[in-house]
Amino acid sequence: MGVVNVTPDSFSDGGRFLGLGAALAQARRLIADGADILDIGGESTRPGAVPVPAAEEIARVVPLIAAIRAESEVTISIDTMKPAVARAAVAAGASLWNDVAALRFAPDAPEVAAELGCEVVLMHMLGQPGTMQDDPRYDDVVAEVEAFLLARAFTAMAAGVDREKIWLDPGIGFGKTPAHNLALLAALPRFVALGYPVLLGASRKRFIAALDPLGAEPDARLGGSLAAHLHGAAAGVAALRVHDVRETAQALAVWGAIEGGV
Ligand code: HH2
Repeated sequence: MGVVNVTPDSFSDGGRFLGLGAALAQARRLIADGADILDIGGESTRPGAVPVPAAEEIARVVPLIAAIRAESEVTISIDTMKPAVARAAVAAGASLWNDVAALRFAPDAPEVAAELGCEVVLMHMLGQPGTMQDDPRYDDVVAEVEAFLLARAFTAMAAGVDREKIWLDPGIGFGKTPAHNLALLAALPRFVALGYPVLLGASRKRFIAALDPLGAEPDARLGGSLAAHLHGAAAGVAALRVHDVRETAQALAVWGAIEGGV
């Protein structure tokens, strides 16, 4: 899954693909580089990001989704917490709703997901984007994230979402310290064993800089991102949400050939 953020403030690529032309060029590049899914986002979820009204988010993402759909069969995912944006994105050609709020932030979100009939990613986040990194605490991060995801899956199913359409994501970096992120990464096989496809989003995230004695700005975290991606592949995750599609595809090709699998 390649990331295209049509935002001025995303943590690693904010402002780079804000115009339709630049965003479409980036989408084409990611498809050529080997992405099977494009995740289109019109609102940053990084701590302190400014909330975007639904109409503006729709104006950012819908023209891009329609333009991609007009020229490619690639699966399009909409990264949004808002049912109205998901609805407009699905009408324009998206078939997967990637909700970092796991259908929690709008009362009608589970019903809208069921009505749209699209696939849904339910991701774990502690609290709200604005404050999630203010001293996050867990007694047992893996057990608590697992219980949260299963509860959200049951809420979605109770609202009418098909079980086969549900994906789970432990939400690396969303209300977690580096130690929490590492515990969740180590526990990926346990999440995969729940029987839902698992999405892993570790690309360029801050825990990588925390482990690098030299520190590393977001676009200098490729090595750490690839390490996390190969670990995810070995654990059996269904998709990797990445900024660097070409390099990840190459790493997976080499790893897969050595493993004798993919
Ligand atoms: N991470 C980000 C955004 N959306 N969705 C899922 N399912 N899993 C993730 O780990 C995830 C996500 C954050 O990355 P990015 O889109 O690059 O930044 P921003 O939120 O600032 O737009």
